[in-house]
Amino acid sequence: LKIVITYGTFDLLHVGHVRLLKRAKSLGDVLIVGLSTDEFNAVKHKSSFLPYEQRKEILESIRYVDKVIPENNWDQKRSDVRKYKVDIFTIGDDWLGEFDFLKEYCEVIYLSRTEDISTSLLKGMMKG
Ligand code: C2G
Repeated sequence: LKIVITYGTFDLLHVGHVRLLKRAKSLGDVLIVGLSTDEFNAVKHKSSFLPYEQRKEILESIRYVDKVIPENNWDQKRSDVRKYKVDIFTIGDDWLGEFDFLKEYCEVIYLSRTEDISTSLLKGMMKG
């Protein structure tokens, strides 16, 4: 079984996230998502509308997602890859090159982002 992992905040799930998850799953047989905790969001200078538990529940309802684990810090990826016997790490190409250090542990694939949609754009639209 080919194991794929990706990480993110996944707040206010939109088609950008869903298309990423769909493509990530298609790279293998099992998709694990490292979901940024509320505390780690603060480290990423990012706040989310929805708390971790709700973002986790929503992700777990997505057909492409097999397991959700907490993402607590920048440094857990190496140990996650070993712990879950990950074959492929994947993430959107807004992170192009940032995680190449994982190449000694697994395949690293950057997927194209979906243009013209983002949580901040949705927030702006809701403000009207
Ligand atoms: N994404 C996308 N298209 C968009 C928006 C997001 O493909 N329009 C992808 C991102 O590239 C990422 C995933 O959806 O792969 C989750 O996006 P975010 O929640 O914004 O993730 P981010 O805050 O970049 O967290 O350790 C890695 C970080 O936790 C990544």
